[in-house]
Amino acid sequence: MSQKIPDCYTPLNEHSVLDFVDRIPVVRELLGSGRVDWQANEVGDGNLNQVFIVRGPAAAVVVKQALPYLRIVGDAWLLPLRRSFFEYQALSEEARHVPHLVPKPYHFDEPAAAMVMEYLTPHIILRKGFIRGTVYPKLAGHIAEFMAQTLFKTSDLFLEAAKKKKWVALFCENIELCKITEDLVFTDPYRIAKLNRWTSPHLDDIAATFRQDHELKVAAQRLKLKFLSSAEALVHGDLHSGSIMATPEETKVIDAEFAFFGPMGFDIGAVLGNLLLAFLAQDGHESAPGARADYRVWLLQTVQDVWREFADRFLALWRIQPAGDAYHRSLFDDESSQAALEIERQRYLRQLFCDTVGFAGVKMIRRILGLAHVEDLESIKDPETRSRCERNALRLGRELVVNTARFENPQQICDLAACIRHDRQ
Ligand code: SR1
Ligand code: MG
Repeated sequence: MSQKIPDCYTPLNEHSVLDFVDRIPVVRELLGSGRVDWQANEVGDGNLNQVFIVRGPAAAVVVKQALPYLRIVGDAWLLPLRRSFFEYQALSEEARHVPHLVPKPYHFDEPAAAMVMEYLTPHIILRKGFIRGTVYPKLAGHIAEFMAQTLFKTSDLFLEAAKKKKWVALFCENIELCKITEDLVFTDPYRIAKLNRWTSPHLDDIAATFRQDHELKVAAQRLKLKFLSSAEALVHGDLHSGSIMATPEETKVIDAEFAFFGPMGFDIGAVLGNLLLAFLAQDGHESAPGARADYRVWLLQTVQDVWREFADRFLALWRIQPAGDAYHRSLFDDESSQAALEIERQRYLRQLFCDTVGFAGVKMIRRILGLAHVEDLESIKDPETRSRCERNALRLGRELVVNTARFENPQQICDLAACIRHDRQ
């Protein structure tokens, strides 16, 4: 992948980032006092960007800058800086619909590929909370609301076709970030690929079996086709538990650089798949056998609550605000046509659940056999325990991908997850 890095682009550092924010009046005002009283620290630990916290006497802000290469691989894997433009567009759109569920966007500087946004405290990355065993009583409702609002309000159920097409065209340019997902989620885990890794030799057998598993490969490619071709709504595109910051009271979705118009189930599947990974990883985090039993129950309950609360909210939005060109409201203005439309809404939700199940499965598998793994599993020191958890996740992931249509509700997924975990004991 090649790109021309603009002359005006320089990676910021802990000094130059202070000059950067000093040039933005709204941010200068937020921080308070002047440059001499500000301090910056680079805190980024993600795969693609650098992140600074800039603290002033009155407030703190976050500056997130795209790097021209993939941080976890190095400068051999170049990435377009323009992804920060898509991230800012997506964040701004999310902020229009669910301002309480995202950090406030303050400013975007396109040549610097950098944005300034609200500093979230005392929120932590949700995945780290899962590892600690923290319960988030409001998480399911918040994330369901985030997905229902952002997905419904950027879909043809809510938007006029002309407006939606313009949005689709804009986000179509986020080609390289989509390509990362196409390769790392849908393709590489099922073939020999240079950057793949797994807990070896423990998982060598199952990794090889997956590469020969025609049923699984066909099903994964069916999902990939949907990812490539179904411009249903503006999806976040990377909605795992590392892209959510939380306290028990608040939930904020971050990191929308993978946003594009894609299948809604990709976001919902990411949330459910990562909850299931957290569930199956708990064996590696409990201080004594059974110590995390209640936490496991909460994680599985959250899987079910997320889907139920999402479905309720999404349907309510569709009933109350059917403003889009799809299922045009002019066709459903009497009681009997309304009844027919309601049946169609239920069918739509069943199909969306089916997509969600499949996407949850591929999202689980890629975190174990592909390039980018997750801390839930990586932080389990003992390779025997880790690989047992991973094998369970691979088994569950495969079932979700291959047998999507067999799952009618999230309870069935949770029952299977619990069975698979018990099998190992
Ligand atoms: C090459 S970037 C690896 C992963 O990090 C991001 O969070 C996405 O999930 C991407 O697939
Ligand atoms: Mg991210």
